[in-house]
Amino acid sequence: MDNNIQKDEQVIIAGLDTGQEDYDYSMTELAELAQANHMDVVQRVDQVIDRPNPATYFGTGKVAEIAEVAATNDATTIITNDELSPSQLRNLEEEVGCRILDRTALILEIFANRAQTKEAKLQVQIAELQYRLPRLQTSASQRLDQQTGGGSGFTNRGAGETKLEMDRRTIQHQISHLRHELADIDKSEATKRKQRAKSNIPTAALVGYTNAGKSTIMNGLVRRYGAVEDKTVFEKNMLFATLDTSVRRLTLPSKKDFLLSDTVGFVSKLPTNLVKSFRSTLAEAANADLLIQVIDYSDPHYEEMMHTTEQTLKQIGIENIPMINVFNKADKTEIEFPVLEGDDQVVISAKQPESLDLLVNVIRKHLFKDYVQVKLLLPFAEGQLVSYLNEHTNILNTEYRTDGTLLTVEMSPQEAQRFTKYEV
Ligand SMILES: Nc1nc2c(ncn2[C@@H]2O[C@H](COP(=O)(O)OP(=O)(O)OP(=O)(O)O)[C@@H](O)[C@H]2O)c(=O)[nH]1
Ligand SMILES: [Mg+2]
Repeated sequence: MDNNIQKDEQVIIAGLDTGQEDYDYSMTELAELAQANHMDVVQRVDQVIDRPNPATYFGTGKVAEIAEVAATNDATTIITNDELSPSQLRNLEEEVGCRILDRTALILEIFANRAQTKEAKLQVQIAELQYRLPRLQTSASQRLDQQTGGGSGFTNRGAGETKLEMDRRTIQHQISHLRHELADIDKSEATKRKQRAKSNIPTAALVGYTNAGKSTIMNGLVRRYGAVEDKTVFEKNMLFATLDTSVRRLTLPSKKDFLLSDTVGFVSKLPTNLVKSFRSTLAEAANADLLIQVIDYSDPHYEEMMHTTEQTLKQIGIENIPMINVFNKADKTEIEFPVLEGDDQVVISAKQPESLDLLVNVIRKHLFKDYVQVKLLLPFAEGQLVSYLNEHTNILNTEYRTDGTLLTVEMSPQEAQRFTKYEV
């Protein structure tokens, strides 16, 4: 796929309104996706119809209209709201005389341009090749047309088909090669995850729609509770700012540690292949003890976005992990904040310190709910244990007695096990 997209290419977005509830919103989002890909949306075309035309996706009259709108607006690309079948793509391209980019290809282009790490790049490349594989016919027949000036003589067609088979095999080869490379990276990530799991530190993962504020929350928390040397992550007002997973260790004032991960955001109709190939990036969320769903509360479509997030999580097999809802960007609404609603919902602004403290409190209640309070009597000779506890646990009370130091300590059940002989 072409990564050197011309800046601000003029495009038209076109969609079929088959009566689905969120049609209008998905078209608005399609325009945003185009903008995220440095394209200038000059027109929007809609067709209300029961079902897509199997040959050209749009009905015949609409195809002519699109061609005309493209010509009057100097548009070079038409973006369709749904993924088209290989033959629809080919036919439509022929009849309109413009490049046709479907929603899937557009999202793939954005991902390809944003991918930074080796892992993200491999994942996008695999998804791109998988998308191209069934659509090879188009480019092969086009090449054939160019060679023969539009005609398709018998010998030429044969040559084209052989070329097609070759292209197909090459791509299949590339996919399996890239999969191997990715598997190696995944292995070392999995090892790291296992080590973290062994350390018994609970983990929470930020999930949610793209641009909801996940990275902003991560950075806010890292600045307040992270180690000084911890790097912040990239946050920006654009779709798919984050394509990788970052994990940071946070320490609460009560000396409780937890790991927080930030990862790729979702969007409606996220291509299945892309979601699948990003499975390992999302593995951090799959292994979390707690999911923190971040929602842009200032967006009128936040409910649809929550629905998409939940659907996507299900699609990648992330289920049955406790989840809290964070209604973010409340500063852009009239709604009061920070507010705690029940045990697992907060209304906050990622940019406000009080909000972050409230959020951390909710996270703490979930992650450390099995922590126990124990009373330990440590003989004076065990001074190093007292310093250990001082450093690593939350000491609620200290009393010096003649027979030693009496501490009231809050700790994990596993840790408490190690100290049973001092318990009183
Ligand atoms: N006003 C306001 N803006 C916010 C708030 N939280 C985040 N933002 C802005 O929203 C934009 C997106 O924030 P990010 O943190 O990059 O969003 P994300 O969820 O990580 O997005 P992806 O990485 O694309 O999935 C940025 O411009 C942030 O400054 C908030 O509480 N209030
Ligand atoms: Mg982000």
